[in-house]
Parts: sequence; C-alpha cells; structure tokens
Amino acid sequence: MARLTRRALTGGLMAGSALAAAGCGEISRPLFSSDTHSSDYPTVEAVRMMGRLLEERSGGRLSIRIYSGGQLGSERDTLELTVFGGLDLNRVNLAPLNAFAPETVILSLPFVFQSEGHMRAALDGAPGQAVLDALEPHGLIGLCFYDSGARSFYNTRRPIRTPGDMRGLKIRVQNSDLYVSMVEALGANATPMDLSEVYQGLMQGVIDGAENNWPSYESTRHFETAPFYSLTGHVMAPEVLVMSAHRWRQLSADDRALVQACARESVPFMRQLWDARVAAARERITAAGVEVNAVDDVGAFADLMRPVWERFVRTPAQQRLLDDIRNMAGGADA
Ligand code: GTR
Repeated sequence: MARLTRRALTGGLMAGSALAAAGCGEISRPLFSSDTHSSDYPTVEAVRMMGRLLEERSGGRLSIRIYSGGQLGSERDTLELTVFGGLDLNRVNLAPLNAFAPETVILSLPFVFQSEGHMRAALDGAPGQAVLDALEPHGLIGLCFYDSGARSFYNTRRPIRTPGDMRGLKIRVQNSDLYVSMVEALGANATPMDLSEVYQGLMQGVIDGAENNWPSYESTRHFETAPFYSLTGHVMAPEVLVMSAHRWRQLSADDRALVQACARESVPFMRQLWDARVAAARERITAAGVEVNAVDDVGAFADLMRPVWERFVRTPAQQRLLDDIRNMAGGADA
C-alpha cells in the first residue's frame, strides 16, 4: 500500500476544501481512516467491513481507505489531525481523549464495569451514547465503540500477585493522566509512551512493563520480552471510532445517516472477531511459555485505585454518567 504522509493528507484535504469552496461539489475520494493496529486486527477488520457496506449502499460514492499499523502517527497525533480535518476517520482508544473530553474518563475508570456484559450494555445504552455525543464540541463525531476487553499488567521481572509486587516497577501507560494516577496508586512508576516505542523500551530496560488486553499483548509481541502476564483486568475502556466533524459537515443528511448506520452495523461483527481473537491470542501466549497468573485478591487492587475516581470525576455530567453505569450493573449478565 502506498505510504501516505501526514503532509500529503493535510494537503489533500486542503485542496479538497478549496475545490468545495469554489463550488466544485462533493469531493469524490475515499474517507481516510487511521488505526494503530495491523491490518488483521479486529478494529481494522471492522472498519473495513463498514467501508464495504458504505460502498455498496452508496453505489460506490462513499468508501473508506484504511491506513493501519500506525502509518500516520500515534493516536494522539492522528486525533489532532482528525480534529483539524486532515483525516476523516480514526479508530483510537479512549485514553488519548481523556484530557479534552472528561466524559470519556468515566468509561476508563478502574474497575467501573463488573463484567463484559455490563460493559457492553453500558456502551450500547444511554451512557455510551452520552459519551459519543460529548465528543462533538471537540471537533469529533463519535460513531461507535468497539470492544477492547480487559487490560492487565505484564512485565519483564515477576508475576504480580498482590499490589505490593507492583512497587518500584516502571510501567508504560498511554498518554492519559488517569492512567498515570492508576499506576501510581499501586506504588509503581508510570511512564507515558507511545505504543510504537514500548517493545524497544522493554528490551532496553527503559520500562519494566506495561498493561494491555490479550490481543494487543500478543499482536505487539510484547509477550516475548515481558513474559509475566498478571490478570488484574483493571480497565475495560473501549475503543472508539470517530469522524472529523469538519468532514461530517460536508456530508448530506442522508450520507450522515448512512455512515452512522454502517458504523453501528460493524459493531456486532467486531465483537465476534474480538471474542475469537482473544481466544487465539491467549492460546498463542500460553503456548509461548508466558507465565500467566490470576491475582490473589482483585479487590485489593480495586481498593487502592479507588481514590482515582474521586480525583477524576469532577463534573456533574461525569457523576451522572457514573451513576447510570453503576445502576446498570445488576441488570447485565456477569
Ligand atoms: C490497545 C488499543 C490501542 C492503544 C493501545 C495502547 O489495546 O487498542 O488503541 O490504545 O492499546 O496501549 O497504546
């Protein structure tokens, strides 16, 4: 696939905007989409499926071209590009959005979901919609959430069985103050770093570990250098697919509805792929001899991380969301 530079992307969009402003009508080029994961990862497959639906239903007028594997830069950088209209679609985790859209923090809080069923029900229901809607004032249209499972700690040194085992470890986190606080609450040192730098960081001892779900731990091959995976499952923050509000406004009402519908339809497809991918990743990691352990008392981790809630839940809108999610806990299957 041709390598597209960020400069070319921004340039392309500027040229398109100039044409549109000159009255030359709809820009007929694919929607450009970014993903940090490789081409076969469930998030990428899901956006690809969305693109196929769009193309079929628009008679080829609308389509998506995906730039996977972080070709266009880190999630933080590509989000900036999306806000400014240099990129149309972007599939990211919620973490890099935490700083500017406080509602996203709620879905990223440690131990906020009791189970996968609880998480999926919240995302599919009113709380999920409220978080997607909260992105618009920041220049992004939240189209849908994708699963990201549960994140757990892994490291190069030892199994984490109790919070005490975390003490002194240097743990890579995503670029989010919330994640820094979570790791510090356990007595470890947090190092924010882009995903693309983690493998080398582990190899060189710049960091001792990181945290992620089974598929990312596997696809990044971090398990090769950090072979202790401890099932803390402390965060179930989802992935989100966003569209540039700039590009969104150029679409007709019918096309907006179509884009939204195709994004929604890709969600159940993604969940099927996700479940299969979790099983496959788990198998490969275990076969590779990684020491996987359950933690003795998940509650001990939850208790230590709990003050992070008070620190990051500050607005009434955040509090309402949190209450709604907690009220759904009993109803969802465990
Ligand atoms: C993955 C997630 C990515 C990115 C990555 C990370 O689970 O799918 O979007 O957030 O974690 O840790 O940087």
